[in-house]
Amino acid sequence: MRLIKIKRILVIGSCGQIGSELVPALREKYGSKNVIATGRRTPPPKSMRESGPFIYLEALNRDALAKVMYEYEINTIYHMASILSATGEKMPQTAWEINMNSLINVLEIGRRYKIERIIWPSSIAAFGPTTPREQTPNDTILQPTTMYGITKVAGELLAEYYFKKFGLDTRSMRLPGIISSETPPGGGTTDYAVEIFYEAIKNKRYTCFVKEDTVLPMMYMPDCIKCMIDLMEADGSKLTRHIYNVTGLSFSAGELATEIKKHIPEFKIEYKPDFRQAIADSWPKTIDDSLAREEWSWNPSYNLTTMTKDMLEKLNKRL
Ligand code: VAH
Repeated sequence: MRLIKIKRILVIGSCGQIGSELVPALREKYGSKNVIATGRRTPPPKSMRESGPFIYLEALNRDALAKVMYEYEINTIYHMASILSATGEKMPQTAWEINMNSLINVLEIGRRYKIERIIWPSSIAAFGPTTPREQTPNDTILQPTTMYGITKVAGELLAEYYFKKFGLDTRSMRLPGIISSETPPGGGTTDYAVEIFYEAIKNKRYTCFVKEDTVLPMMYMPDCIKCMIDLMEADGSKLTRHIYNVTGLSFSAGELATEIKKHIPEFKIEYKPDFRQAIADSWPKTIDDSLAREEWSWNPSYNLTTMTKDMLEKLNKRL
């Protein structure tokens, strides 16, 4: 009889944009007591605190991380904590320290405790202005021009090293901009595609910090959660790599505004590009995620029409 090993999952960065929706999804699937949510200092939502274990954890403190691993018998880690692109350009040294030192702690503790799997998100920010911008392939030039992107490339190389040298099963997907209704994102360049929904509902107008024709790869949160869990569950013998391009949909700021106007006809938008325009211009417009589709059946469900409808419905209820 094949022993089904219980997954004991640690989520680092549970109060962030993705973490706050990943934890409930994991608890639903694997049982609340098997998903230990952690945050550095943001108090968790009541639902997270009451539905399962939550502890304050500083991922830069390797001993504290080791203690949690031991006490909760963790065998899988989702490392979601990161300083994003726009904030990273305001404090590049801090972005390096937090993004890299937390990741090396997770990899090192994972190696020592021989844990089963580590999943952490890389980003399309790993690409730069010398990368082909249409249908960007999995294997291509990685010369990012943001500190955030540099930490993602360095993280990819580090995680690959831990896999090759120590056999640690690290898995990562290069996430595009994530659009979600539950927790506002913090400090990203793609945040315009979330803020626009809040402003359209509250004020019927939005001043967009990227140009109308700025096209970026994006993904709706339900597809992001599916992506995070599908790659974690994928059969390792079928994976030819440990870092995958993924995407949901690509659109321009103008196309998103037009879609919103179908629901809120009086919505007005103006474009005032700021420093984040240069970051957006250094990233691809569309991504080739065929390897993820072939090797672990990646298959997003949402398009611009269905995502916009769902976002507005959820936000109208909440706001
Ligand atoms: C950011 N939301 O804007 C993140 C993401 C691809 C963008 O990594 O920094």
